[in-house]
Amino acid sequence: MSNKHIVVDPITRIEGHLRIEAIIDENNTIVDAYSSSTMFRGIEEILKGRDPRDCGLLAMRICGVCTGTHYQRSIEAVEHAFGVTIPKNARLVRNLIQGSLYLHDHVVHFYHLHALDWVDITKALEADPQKTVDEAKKWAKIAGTTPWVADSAKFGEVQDRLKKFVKQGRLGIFAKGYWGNPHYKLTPEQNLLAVTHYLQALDLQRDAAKMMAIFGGKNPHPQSIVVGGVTCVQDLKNPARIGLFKELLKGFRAFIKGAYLPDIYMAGTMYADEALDGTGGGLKNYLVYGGFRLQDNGFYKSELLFPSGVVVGGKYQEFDQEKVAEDVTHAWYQGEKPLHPFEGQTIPNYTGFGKKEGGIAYLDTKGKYSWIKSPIYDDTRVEVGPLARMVVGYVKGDKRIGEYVEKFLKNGDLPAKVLYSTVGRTAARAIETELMADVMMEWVDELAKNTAAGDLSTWTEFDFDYVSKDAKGYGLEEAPRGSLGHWVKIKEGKVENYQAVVPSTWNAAPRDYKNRMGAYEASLIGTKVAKAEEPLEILRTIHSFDPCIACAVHIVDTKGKSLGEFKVNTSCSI
Ligand code: NFE
Ligand code: MG
Repeated sequence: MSNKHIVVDPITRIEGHLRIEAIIDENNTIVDAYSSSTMFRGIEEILKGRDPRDCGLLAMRICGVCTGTHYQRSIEAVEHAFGVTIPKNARLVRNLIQGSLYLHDHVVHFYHLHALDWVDITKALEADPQKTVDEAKKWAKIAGTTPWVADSAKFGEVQDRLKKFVKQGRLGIFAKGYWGNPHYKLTPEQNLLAVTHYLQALDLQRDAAKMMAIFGGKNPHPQSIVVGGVTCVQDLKNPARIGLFKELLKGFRAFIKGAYLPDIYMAGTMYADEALDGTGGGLKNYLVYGGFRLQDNGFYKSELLFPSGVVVGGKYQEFDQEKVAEDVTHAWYQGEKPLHPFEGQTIPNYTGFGKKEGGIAYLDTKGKYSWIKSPIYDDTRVEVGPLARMVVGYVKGDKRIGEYVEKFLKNGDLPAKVLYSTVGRTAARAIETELMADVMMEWVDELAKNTAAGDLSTWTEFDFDYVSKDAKGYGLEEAPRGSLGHWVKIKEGKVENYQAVVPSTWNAAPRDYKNRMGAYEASLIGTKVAKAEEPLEILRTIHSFDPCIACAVHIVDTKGKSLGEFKVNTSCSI
């Protein structure tokens, strides 16, 4: 039997347009893989020539999923360029807005985008609701908590809803799942427990959106952040608004502890084989720009919740933004060599697809094959995201991250090596969600205390006489999916160059000038698939990164001229 060439396009349950091509050998093992963004869009180019104070409002439109994060980074890049330090209230509000995004994104990702890679929803129909209570108690106990739901009537009710749904034959978004695939490993009761939490998380996620809106003014796309600080003055003057934020946070945190973490222990245990053999581990080089300032001592001097750093080959090194570069050898852009973002270029050069066989056009993998550029750090390919944050924090000796990671491994009686896998990437996201919810309780109390003590300052006045000034700056943070940076160069008061190098650019990128794989590509190599025509394992690993392709590609042609035409094959075929 010869190798099979699989195309999964589009990858669903993500943001944007992502295509994965994989070569599977006669043992059903993935031996080669390519990641491609098939959509051309973006923002960097339209920022050129603008007033730097307007960048945030435009840059935020890069994405509505990691909503507000591009807005904040863009504003911070301009603040950095002009040396503006924001007041304490502004720092705390920005942390709380971004923290709400983490809680929202991570819970929605786990339940609504990723869970069905682990949970066979059809098997929940066979579950015994009473035994499901035992199951809920068991995993909550391991997580050191009490279960979010432990009521057989509730489980029975969910099962009835599911039965009605199936009987009507309107499976909707569940119609095309690979139900019954041998690589689904949960018991019927475990499936019912997860489906119950899935439905409850649908309701609950609204609370995280409300939290962002309390200080952000709205969600998605908050609008209370400006160069110099924040504008939510009335909300800070009103203790009831801060109190409401805390109430919503408390409720959301209870779900994280009573449902999300126990479900991660359950899935991690049932899929332990895959975690132990390192399925989906990929590059195993990790980068963190660093994020969430804990002090008010100015730019890039503060202690951070997620410390910056790089772990390559298991060894820690300091992060230096000078070593970030983007290469376009295999991306549909013009360019000769990797460029630092201050010098970065975005010149489209669409060269189309490669060979066509049996009616399917395949990517030209020897040439250019994606709209995503290839970021490189110090001539190394790296992964970013929750796993990178936990690994870098742990290896660097960060006390808080060390405690959360160790507690997680100890409670589950798991060796650290489980983290270097698809399961581990998913677990790392849950670990940091709990950490974030706990730390946000501290921040909201700090905010209440500070305002009650009479500090209502929200904005630092500064001399914006930049018309005569040339400057450059960067806004570096940790977005939910990983390291996010905006670099801005200002000349005579206008934006001269603007580049964003963001989480999904790092992870979803194609090969680079040395033909080295990006993080998605590397993570698929060596994975065994149960059935080549049901690429469940590909979805599982790709989803573990929580792809956002809108973020990864951010170009538009402002003159409206045609940049090339191509058709996207929307069938998943061999
Ligand atoms: Ni569009 Fe995003 C996050 C950013 S992914 S979701 O998190 O930046 O690149
Ligand atoms: Mg970019």
